[in-house]
Amino acid sequence: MLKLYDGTTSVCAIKVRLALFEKGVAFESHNIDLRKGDQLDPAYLALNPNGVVPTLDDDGGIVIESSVIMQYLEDCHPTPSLLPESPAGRAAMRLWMKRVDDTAHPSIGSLTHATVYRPAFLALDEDARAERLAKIPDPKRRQRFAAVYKDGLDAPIAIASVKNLNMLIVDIEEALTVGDFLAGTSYSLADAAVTPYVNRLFDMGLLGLWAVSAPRVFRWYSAIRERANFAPAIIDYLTDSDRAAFNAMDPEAPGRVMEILAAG
Ligand SMILES: N[C@@H](CCC(=O)N[C@@H](CS)C(=O)NCC(=O)O)C(=O)O
Repeated sequence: MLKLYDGTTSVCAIKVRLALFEKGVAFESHNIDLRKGDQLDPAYLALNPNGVVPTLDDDGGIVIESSVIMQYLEDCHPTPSLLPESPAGRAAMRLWMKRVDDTAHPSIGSLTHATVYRPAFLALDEDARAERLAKIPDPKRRQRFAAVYKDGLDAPIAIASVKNLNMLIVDIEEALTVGDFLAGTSYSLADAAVTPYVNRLFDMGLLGLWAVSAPRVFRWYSAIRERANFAPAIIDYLTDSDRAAFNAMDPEAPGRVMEILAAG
């Protein structure tokens, strides 16, 4: 059986789980506790040298990178298809997946670490903070996290991230003027790839900031929440500790995000 090295709230792991549940492919989930730092254990780094989830183990064949894993699942389990029918639709789908990987992902990471995970990081003593940062294998990622832990939503990278995510919502709104899904007339890997990012804004209590300017995004997200894959891939995974982390989020964050959006 497929084994997914997984993270309960990991946006990248959620993408993959949405595809797995949509396709009805059985898998065994092996939780990597990201807040505890399990992703940096040498045994896990041997599977995924980037020290991130998800990682798919298909009978010993290791596949990393969420978008690559989604395409791999499509190749191995083509029915039901999560590819748009037309070449143009498939190109649009791949563009959404690239956009998510290139900009939405680092942006949501910076925003989440600046607001949800920052309080726990700041509660560590100086040595533990340094040790936590030193373990992050990718220097760019390490630098980003250090900046948002230090300055929260005032860090330039956090401000740029809010603006990037705003552009994402604006562009989703635009795409949905054509149809009910992001890339063509049916649910595709594009919808699965984008869902966790919009859902994260919802979980952070921020999605309402776009309620007036992006009504189509709200309709799309409501329909996405009603799909049969949403609860098993997202809601059923949330632990009490995940909920507690979101509840401990900086209460001033929505106001600060609103200021950043208003400043344009
Ligand atoms: N490009 C990678 C990114 C994976 C990634 O950043 N995963 C996050 C969770 S969504 C992670 O494992 N973070 C670990 C950490 O922050 O130390 C992918 O798409 O699989």
